[in-house]
Amino acid sequence: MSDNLSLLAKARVAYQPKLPKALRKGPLKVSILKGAETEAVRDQAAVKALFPNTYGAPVVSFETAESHTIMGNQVNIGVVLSGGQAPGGHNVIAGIFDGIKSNQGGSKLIGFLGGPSGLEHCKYIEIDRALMDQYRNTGGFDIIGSGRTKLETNEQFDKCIETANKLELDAIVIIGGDDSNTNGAVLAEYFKSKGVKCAVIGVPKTIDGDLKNEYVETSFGFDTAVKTYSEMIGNIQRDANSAKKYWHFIKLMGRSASHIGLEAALQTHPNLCIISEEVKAKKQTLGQVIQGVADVVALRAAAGKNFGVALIPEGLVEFIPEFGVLMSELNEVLAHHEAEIKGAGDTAAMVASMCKHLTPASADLLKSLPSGIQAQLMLDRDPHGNVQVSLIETEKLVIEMVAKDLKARADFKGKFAALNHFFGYEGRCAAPSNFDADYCYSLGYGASVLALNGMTGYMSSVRNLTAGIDNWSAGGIPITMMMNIERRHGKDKPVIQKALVELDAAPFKYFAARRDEWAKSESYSYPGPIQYWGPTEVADQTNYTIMLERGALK
Ligand code: FBP
Repeated sequence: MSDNLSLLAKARVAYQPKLPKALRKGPLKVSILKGAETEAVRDQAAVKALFPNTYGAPVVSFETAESHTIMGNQVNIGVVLSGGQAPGGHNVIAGIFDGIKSNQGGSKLIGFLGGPSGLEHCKYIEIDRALMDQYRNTGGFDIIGSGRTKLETNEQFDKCIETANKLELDAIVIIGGDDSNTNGAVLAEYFKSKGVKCAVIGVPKTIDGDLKNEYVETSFGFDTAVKTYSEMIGNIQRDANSAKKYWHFIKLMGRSASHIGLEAALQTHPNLCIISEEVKAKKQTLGQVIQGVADVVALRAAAGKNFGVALIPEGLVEFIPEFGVLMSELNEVLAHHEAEIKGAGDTAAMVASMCKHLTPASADLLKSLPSGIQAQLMLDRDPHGNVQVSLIETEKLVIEMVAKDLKARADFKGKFAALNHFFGYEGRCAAPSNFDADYCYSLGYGASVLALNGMTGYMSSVRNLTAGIDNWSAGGIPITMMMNIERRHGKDKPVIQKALVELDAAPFKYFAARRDEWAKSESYSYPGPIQYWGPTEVADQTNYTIMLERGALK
């Protein structure tokens, strides 16, 4: 074992992740039960037309069987880590590894380097036991690295076919979020249309928690990442409550959805937490959002409390109606006039050039923003056409505007000294919680069963996650079932529908019923660091979101 491993990592290697009952006898003793044919979640006709070979496949569930005939005795499986890091990725790979090696010593696991581009350009390593054992139960994606290349052109797909043929792959497992699993479904369809035997299978990853539905109860990594942020938020709350002189504004990752902010609020009880989806539902303008924050600052100041903690989801600006319109106009303009805008010169010149293509209202809004935010809004989109919200300093914008609002209030006699923080990268590679360690290993093991059975276009699914691991169920869900058509890079594209925070669901209601009390008091909760050993109610607890969603907490 490497000397570089910390004591925790060394001790964690010995942790044996648990599996759902159906998988415990090994992948050869699993039978596959097929359900009814499925439909896409929206835009059924359009999705069906794009996936003629893979659309409509049934949901499948696994059951232990005495024996089950599957592919040959030896399989070659390729694995890709795609998109942002999420705790537990190494355990997914360990699950696949142990699955294919359990009964079939000659099977090979190929790890593609640096994400989907490794598959495209056939850059890989073989993952052997010595390598795998270094990474069990560790955070990060560094065993093979990750990347955000979008596989979308026929040339890229043909290169993937060359890779699959060269390495004689029976299946490729893509571990990724909504965009990467969309890539996976498109690749599965292409392979099938060309008669390529290699299956393509997905695994639901993302700390954002927005890849979920009836069959995917949570994406892996969310649990650990939010526990990590909550530990830090708790520490800051204690600091704020000790010094009583600062307001802390903490932006939290999560891209569009506010699941991370909401879960962190449920764990820590901050004075304020903005939920982007609520802002959108109430059609709040930026001015109204700022006023709401300033009201809480003023309320506390009136009670002599010039301190507090506010959580801000990183996707907030997209949900403020006038910003939403501005951002989709910016996306369209950048998709069609990128060279003109980028070539204009400094930020002021880029704004002037951009404004020629915007509606008057959006042009006015863009011009009214601080220069730093203007530049951030016009930054390159990621390869999937997403605005890179993690680079927009919303927390600073909010502080600046709240300070202005308070200054204009004749009755505000308090002090407003605010500090900004951004928690995102700090949590994405944390050592997986016991929940994520078990969940990821089970997802990987389940993926090996799907792979061994040639089930292409499926995502590995493990369910009933709050009922204790003996009651977890495993199976596969056709990826096309989660799809709808969305506008990306100025074009209509099939993508997996994002699950945003639902305002009529239990997690938000639980928060909404308590937030007024949390605003004025110091009912802070200090979750402390993730525990890997100790009482099960501490070490094996999941999170509020999944417990409330599944009725395990009222
Ligand atoms: P995925 O959707 O790929 O899982 O990534 C999630 C995320 O961590 C977002 O929360 C964040 O906005 C984004 O990645 C940051 O991207 P990058 O790692 O490219 O800076």
